[in-house]
Amino acid sequence: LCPPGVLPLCCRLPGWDRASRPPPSPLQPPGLPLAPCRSFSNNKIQVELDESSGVAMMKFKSPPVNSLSLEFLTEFSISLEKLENNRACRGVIITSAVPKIFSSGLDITEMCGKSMEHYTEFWRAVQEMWLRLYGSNMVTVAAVNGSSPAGGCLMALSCDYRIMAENPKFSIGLNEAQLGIVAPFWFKDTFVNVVGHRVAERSLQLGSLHPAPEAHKLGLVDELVPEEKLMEKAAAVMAQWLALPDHARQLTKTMMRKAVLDRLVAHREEDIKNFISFVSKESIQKSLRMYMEMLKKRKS
Ligand code: CO8
Repeated sequence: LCPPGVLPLCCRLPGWDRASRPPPSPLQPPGLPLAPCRSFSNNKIQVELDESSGVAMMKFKSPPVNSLSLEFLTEFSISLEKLENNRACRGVIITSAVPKIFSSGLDITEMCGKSMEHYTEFWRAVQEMWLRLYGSNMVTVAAVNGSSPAGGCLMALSCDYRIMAENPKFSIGLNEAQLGIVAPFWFKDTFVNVVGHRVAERSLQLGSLHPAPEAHKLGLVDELVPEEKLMEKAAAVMAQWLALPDHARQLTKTMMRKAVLDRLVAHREEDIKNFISFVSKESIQKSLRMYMEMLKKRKS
């Protein structure tokens, strides 16, 4: 069932497990800055793994807005796979190195005026990012330190826990409807699994971007903290999740997420075809172009 190159949680053999490591020492207080031990970096993403705690810090560094281009998505999936395959890594904190922006979502220019081949490759990379992140065996914590519309919100929603900086200027949500496009079923499923059907339905239909305090009220993010405390809090939450045995937590995660992951795995090619036929429509191309122009006008 698994497409080549993807090994989501739902496809892993029973008994597949990370190295059994003891939980972090209670003597090591949570919240201390992570001591970098192993680091790697590419054009878009920087990763530092602290092998003593088993926690990696992944920072998006693609200014101006960390938009999810084909290159970004590819680098993200490669980075996550590296961590997933490293038995010393048990958890990853995802955040942004770009001030005020977590991620602006899918790179709209990748969806405008490109060839069918490009749309296929791009959409496969979007799927891959989600299958890997939503299906990750590691503990995943999103430290949302800026605005996070659409695909950026999906990334945060795909983590196990979301902490957001309490700045009301930062907003988060699946705003696709505002662009005249429709969030794919697996974006919607991920959203529903976090906030419930009613909140997701209203928010999706209106394409709402929720300021941080509202996002917290709706359950879209789990906690709000002052921006300067965000990383400390993320480390503390991570330590709490890592205090549990990996296998029990992982099997529970699989139980909760498997149906949603399986649905995309089973319909992956159909989902690509749907994306291409939707995005190639002249009316959709026009909406996307107008949206990009609006962003530029707003700037000037
Ligand atoms: N893609 C490409 N370029 C972008 C994007 C993006 N998502 N977002 C911003 N940019 C560009 C801007 O056009 C601008 O370019 P330039 O410097 O050349 O004028 C530059 O980035 C900086 O943008 P801003 O000046 O707007 O930066 P601000 O700091 O003022 O604001 C925001 C940052 C809040 C992120 C703002 O840029 C914004 O709201 N962006 C749009 C976000 C958005 O709506 N994303 C949705 C993308 S669609 C998606 O993720 C899912 C689609 C799935 C369905 C597909 C089915 C067809």
